[in-house]
Amino acid sequence: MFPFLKVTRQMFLVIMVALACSGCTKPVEPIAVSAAQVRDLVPGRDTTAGYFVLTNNTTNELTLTGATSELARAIEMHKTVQRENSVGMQRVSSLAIAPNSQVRFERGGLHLMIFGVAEVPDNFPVTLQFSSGEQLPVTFSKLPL
Ligand SMILES: [Cu+2]
Repeated sequence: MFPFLKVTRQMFLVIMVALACSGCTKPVEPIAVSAAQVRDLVPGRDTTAGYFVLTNNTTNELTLTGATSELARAIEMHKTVQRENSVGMQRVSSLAIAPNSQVRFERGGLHLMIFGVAEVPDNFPVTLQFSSGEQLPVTFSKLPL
């Protein structure tokens, strides 16, 4: 009797979690990533850049805190900044994405700086990290030079 009760309580919790999720999210993905691409390496270099579009379909602000990849030594978020006579880059430690809005990592703007890469395969795995502790695996495709 007691073990049976324990199982039903677990099942009840599973059902409650499932109901809570279906109630708070739309049929669309809560966090959607599109146009994810990693630029192919310039010969002789091991640093490259990654671009993607991230859409926050939730009703909460999301904070992107970084990214990792098993194919890179390190990944930083950068933004391109106009200096007096040149264009430079600045590290961005975290990036807030408002509810129901989108951020674009693109050439000449926000981008992922990807360090210590031996080669860029057709499918380049990157895991995006959020302040909530959530991790989102994304497959980036190769962007030819
Ligand atoms: Cu950069």
